[in-house]
Amino acid sequence: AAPAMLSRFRGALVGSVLGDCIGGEFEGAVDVPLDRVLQHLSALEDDTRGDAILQYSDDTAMMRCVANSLLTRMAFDERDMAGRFANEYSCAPGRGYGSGVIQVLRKLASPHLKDVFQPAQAQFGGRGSFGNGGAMRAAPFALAFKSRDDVCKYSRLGAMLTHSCSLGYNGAALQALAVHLSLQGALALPKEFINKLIAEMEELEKDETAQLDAKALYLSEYPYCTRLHRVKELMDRNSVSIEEVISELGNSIAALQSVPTAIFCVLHCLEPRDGLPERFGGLERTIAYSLALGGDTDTIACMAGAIAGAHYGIDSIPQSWQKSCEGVEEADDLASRLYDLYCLPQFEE
Ligand code: R7I
Ligand code: MG
Ligand code: MG
Repeated sequence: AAPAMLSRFRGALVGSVLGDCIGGEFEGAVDVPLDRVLQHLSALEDDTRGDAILQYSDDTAMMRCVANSLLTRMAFDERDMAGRFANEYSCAPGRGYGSGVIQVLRKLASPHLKDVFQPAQAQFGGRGSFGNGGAMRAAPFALAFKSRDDVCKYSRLGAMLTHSCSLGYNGAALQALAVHLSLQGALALPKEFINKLIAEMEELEKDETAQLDAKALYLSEYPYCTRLHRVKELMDRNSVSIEEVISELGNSIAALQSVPTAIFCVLHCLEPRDGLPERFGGLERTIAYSLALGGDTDTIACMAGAIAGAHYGIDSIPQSWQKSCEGVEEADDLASRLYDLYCLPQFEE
């Protein structure tokens, strides 16, 4: 049976945290043999491992800020969200933040700051960051807002607090939309799922700023749509190698080279795959596969984990995995509270 909506909400945020914590092991690795991934995963099931738990990174730290802000304000409030990012960074600066975004987070801490979107706009010579830091924390927008337009609008604004390049904030919208559709059960029809995402991204990439950014960065006119079409082509193939996925879609810290990749991981792992244990459910396969790509593994697994968790629900996630990762209980609690908010009639616009 399809999971209930509350189970999907919890699966989304817990899946996101698991991807971050479990994926941290291989972040930045160029070549990750599947054997090493499976070894890392089977260690999670080992009770004799002691109390050592895998720590979450900036991906989860910022996702928690997004969720807490939406819950407290019961709406998108840019000043509140920016303040939480700044405060989180100053309390725990060692969570592995991107080297550029640190400057933004420091400026956001200033009480004299008038426009909270301004520090992000000063990044990288004035174009803003195209990193995946907006996308990695985008899942809660899909849990807080019901309409697709709101999910899109607020996930972009939330990303713009640190990522003002259209590649950065459109990547966040793509990730939030993927979680949104997954919550609705849309992964039951994978082809339609990807077609819907392409249609949404066509709207976003028509925008003049998006066109100018794409040109300035020597990309195709509709960069996300182009990648999503590649995802579709890869889905149609009987066998795809890790190398092909990396060269077609990427595995880097850039949003363009990681958000479509995370979506591909989820789609590819909807069915059992060679090399992955038969006892693995879909969410376990998705996280394992994300790690095997190497590169920005914590973030790709975090984004894929959120989309997959929304599809399979909380009951698909092994207890041993949940117990091995920092911040799972908090994420579960945030998801339940976002569900209550989502069910409030006054929250509908
Ligand atoms: O995007 P961001 O928050 O980083 C997120 C990543 C995730 O993998 C996390 O797990 C964590 O490890 O970091 O941080 P930014 O500093 O905005 O962007 C990340 C990196 O992308 C930067 O440090 C740059 O190396 C690169 N980058 C750019 N390089 C050149 N020109 C981002 N935007 C640009 C750019 O416009
Ligand atoms: Mg990280
Ligand atoms: Mg990362």
